[in-house]
Amino acid sequence: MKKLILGLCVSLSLCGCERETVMKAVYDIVPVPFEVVPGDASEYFRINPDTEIIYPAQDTEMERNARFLAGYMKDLTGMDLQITDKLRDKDVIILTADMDSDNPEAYAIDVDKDRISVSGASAAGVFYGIQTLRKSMPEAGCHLVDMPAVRITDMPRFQYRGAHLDVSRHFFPVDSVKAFVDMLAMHNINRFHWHISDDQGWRIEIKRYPELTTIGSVRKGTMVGTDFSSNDSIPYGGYYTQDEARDIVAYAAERYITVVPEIDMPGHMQAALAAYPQLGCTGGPYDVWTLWGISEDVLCAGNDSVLTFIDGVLDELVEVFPSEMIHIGGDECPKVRWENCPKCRQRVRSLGLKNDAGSSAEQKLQTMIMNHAAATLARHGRKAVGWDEILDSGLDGNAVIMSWRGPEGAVKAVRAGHDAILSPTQYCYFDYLQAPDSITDETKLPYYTYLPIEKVYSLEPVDSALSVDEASHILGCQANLWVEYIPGLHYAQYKELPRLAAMSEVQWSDPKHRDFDDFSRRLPQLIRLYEAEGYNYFKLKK
Ligand code: TNX
Repeated sequence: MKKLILGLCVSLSLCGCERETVMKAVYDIVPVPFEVVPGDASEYFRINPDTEIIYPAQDTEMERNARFLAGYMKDLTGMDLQITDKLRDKDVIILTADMDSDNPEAYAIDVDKDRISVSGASAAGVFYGIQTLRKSMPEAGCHLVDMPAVRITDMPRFQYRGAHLDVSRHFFPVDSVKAFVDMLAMHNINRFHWHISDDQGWRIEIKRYPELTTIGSVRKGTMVGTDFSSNDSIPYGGYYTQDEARDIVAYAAERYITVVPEIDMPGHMQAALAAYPQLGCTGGPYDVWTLWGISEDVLCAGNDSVLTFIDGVLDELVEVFPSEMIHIGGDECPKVRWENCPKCRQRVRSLGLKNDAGSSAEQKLQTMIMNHAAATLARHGRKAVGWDEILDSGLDGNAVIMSWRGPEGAVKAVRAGHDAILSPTQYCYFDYLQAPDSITDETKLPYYTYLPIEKVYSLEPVDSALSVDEASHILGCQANLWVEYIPGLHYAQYKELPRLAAMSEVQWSDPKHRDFDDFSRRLPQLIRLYEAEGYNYFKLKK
């Protein structure tokens, strides 16, 4: 983007950019705002090089918001608007966080001939108002911008608006993660679920267990394409130091995004077992996995040092990640090792766990581990989130359930007294194909599943069978990006966009205003912004 703008401005100044052109803003944005009331058709505010952006004195957060707006304006119009805390009457964009609303992320925008005011119920609300201004801009270029008079009142429907990224199967360097976070911010997303451990690589420094990264972050090779008998024999690895993770947390927080880290347990742990084989049932040796799929080697549920390990990891994790929610995984944990492990058998006996119609003794053993991890987090004042398998056998406490095997898990969760987040595969798995013929490589995938944008858009997170009280426990929904076949940011953007636009409207907008045809009409304007940012996106067929 920077290069593009630089190039644009150089060429425009060479040919004498006098800003003679004026282009009009359009409020046809995604996600659709709660209310857009046009003003007098002939009235508009003209953004010009003398327009100033005003933030409240001594408010560093709002000053940062003002800088974001100035940066977007520079990128999109070439105009270098000044930011200041000195109020004046005219030719200003005024940012304030004094809107009266029950929704802390609400904002309102008023445009008249003298000024644009963006007022938020909080600084976060102002940030979303700024995103709306950014998305209303005409095509990028060197020109003045006329903003038609309007009053926009807007607020999100859901408090949890998530997007997930797996960085285990492929590692995303810090700059790529930040670029991913920027893309989320453009879509009013406020939770970044960061999947930082799995069979194929442990990606976060834990000082008490250094070999998690010295050994567990590097695999000896990777299967080639979809051939499970292959291995390219090229060592592959990467991890984040705690300082790097903190830097990402701070970067996201400036964009009003909370990073929810996930340590997936007790399954999806083969990389940790490669580092500490005594944590597995057989004692190893284990390799960081070179294949995709679900490893049968999991944490040993009969070994007390496993519980100590979980505590040690979580104790450090909460120091790095301030998020109230911490994800502890719980999905896809095969029980075959536990069934054959003397220590696990002993634990089953000592806890008196029995097979019954609802669940097996081994499922209950997994619940024991999840409850242990959740209790450790609770001691730190945090809340566990887990994939919906953790509900299968008598979970206690107040863990949040992430419903991925279908939307039903969320219904079951709220009826069992938990909060729930929806990310069912059928609507939310952005590793799936956007179109049957999208790009050639994808068609070779073992799971040739098709998830078009219309389907994403059709997700209704609140099942109509839920009572009003039950519905209030649906916190929101989330798009997931598993990256077995996604080697880096460029391709990740292609998988996310523009489906993330559909997801953002499900997360943000009032269902009364949700209409796929109308969304499709507004989408090209957002896609223009993708182009201005240099994003790689899937091109929908007309
Ligand atoms: C299921 S969703 C998984 C991941 C895979 C993904 C591939 C979930 C909790 N587990 O480990 O990467 O399918 O689509």
